[in-house]
Amino acid sequence: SPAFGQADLSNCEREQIHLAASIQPHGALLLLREPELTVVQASANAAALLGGPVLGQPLGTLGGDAAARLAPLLAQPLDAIPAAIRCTAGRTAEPFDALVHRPAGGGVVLELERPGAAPDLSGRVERALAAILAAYSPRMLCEETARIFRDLAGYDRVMVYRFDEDGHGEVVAEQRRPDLEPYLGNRYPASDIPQIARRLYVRNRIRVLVDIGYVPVPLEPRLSPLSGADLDMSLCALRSISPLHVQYLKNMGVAATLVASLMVGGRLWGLVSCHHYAPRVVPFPVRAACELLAEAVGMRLAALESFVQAQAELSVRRLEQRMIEAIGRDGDWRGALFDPPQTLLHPLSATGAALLIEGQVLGAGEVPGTAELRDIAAWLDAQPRGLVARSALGQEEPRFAPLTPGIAGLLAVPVSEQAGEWLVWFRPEQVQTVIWGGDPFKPVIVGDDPTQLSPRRSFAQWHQVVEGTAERWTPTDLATARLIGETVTDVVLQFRAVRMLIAL
Ligand code: BLA
Repeated sequence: SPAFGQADLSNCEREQIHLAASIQPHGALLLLREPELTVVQASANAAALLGGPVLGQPLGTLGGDAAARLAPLLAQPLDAIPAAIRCTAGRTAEPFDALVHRPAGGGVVLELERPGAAPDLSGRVERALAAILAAYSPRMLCEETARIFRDLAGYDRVMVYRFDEDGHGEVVAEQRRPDLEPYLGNRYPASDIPQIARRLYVRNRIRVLVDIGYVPVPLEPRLSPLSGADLDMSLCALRSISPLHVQYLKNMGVAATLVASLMVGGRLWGLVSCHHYAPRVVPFPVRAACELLAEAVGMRLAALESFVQAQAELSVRRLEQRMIEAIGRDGDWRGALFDPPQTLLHPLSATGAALLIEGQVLGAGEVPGTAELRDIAAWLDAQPRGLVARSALGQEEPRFAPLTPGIAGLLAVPVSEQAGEWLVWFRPEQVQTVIWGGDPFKPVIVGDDPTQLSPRRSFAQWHQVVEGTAERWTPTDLATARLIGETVTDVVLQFRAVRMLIAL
């Protein structure tokens, strides 16, 4: 795997970004050996910050109360969540905000930052939490989140990115300085955020880049004397940012960032990404508030998503009721499925749906023609019995490509034991659904030159990657489709039984 800073676009997926061996210069890092807390590795700026040499010295001899404040924390494991303290350190016992954790490989990492002007957070975190809890849809929650982060952290632009089933991203909410170009609706490919970085963002929930023009400060000695290897900086707040990503941000004109992870059910659901167009330091209490609020947003998202699933189940129950009522009233249940057409489309975010039964074809929204639908049903009959899902229909089943222009997603469930009887949903190609500030289809040459990295290149690449594909059906979609399929199957069975009894 390429070492930190040695990656290019061909191997950046494997860049060892947690082994940065350097920090950003707005603070200093000390690696301490227990139990005497001797400094065994330090960022090259530590001596200047603390007013004298640090290597080989016990923390307690460096001035200030850092060692005394640290001591009571060391009973904790500190290997997953760093602890925060206010302390003084150095010859002149200056005040610092400090973060403490135990990295893999041994020792205690102490990161010191000069405290910034502490903003008055009183009331704001409570108000933000209240707004998060009051949001009643995922969309509303994302918009609220962008507003909250802009208000609290004050960056020029705040975006909420959501990852899809394939790891591609979409800007689903945005708050920005009014003169900035909007990125709302912007899509970018999974490859813009390597897997290694995503795994890191699950563990380290908030990252700050203070000044894009910074000169990284190396750790001395280069390797941790405790492990004989590069210091694992996964949990370090001061960690240097990958030069590839720095180049990306430079190309966007961004000078500073703060990015928080949004976790839903243990999974990286998305990010809150804040951009500033001038260097920006965020004081520790603000970062801590952002981290807490991102946690709350993730929990609220989880609740809203399971609520959406529960709503879908409830609406299927209601649908069953309406089908049974329709039998009593009209002697037929099918109308209840299609009146209004949204009945079938909405629960699956589909743009078209069709029912094939007893030789008849009923459709709602954007669906292929009747002959094409019969072809599709014949093909479905030949598949292993059960649910069939495709998200790149024209590529996966090339003979359907000419029959279904613009359609790329298909989800089908049988509605009886008989051949040819199916309920089928459709989704369009994603590129047709994109909104983009500027001209989305302006050709961009996607080359291998890192100096070309930009959202527009990303968008062009996303465009290439998803060509011919629909948004993938989620596990929730599959569950909902199965439920509707089973419900219709039950109703069909009852209806046919009653019809047979009447015929006798
Ligand atoms: C990280 N790339 C990231 C991050 C984002 C993006 C949001 C996370 C940064 C963080 O959490 O601090 C991508 N940022 C974007 C995009 C927009 C944006 C798309 O604002 C659009 C508006 N990046 C590439 C390519 C590679 C790459 C092609 O575009 C590699 C081949 C690498 N991206 C890369 C790396 C990181 C990253 C290595 C990790 C940075 C780090 O944490 O050190």
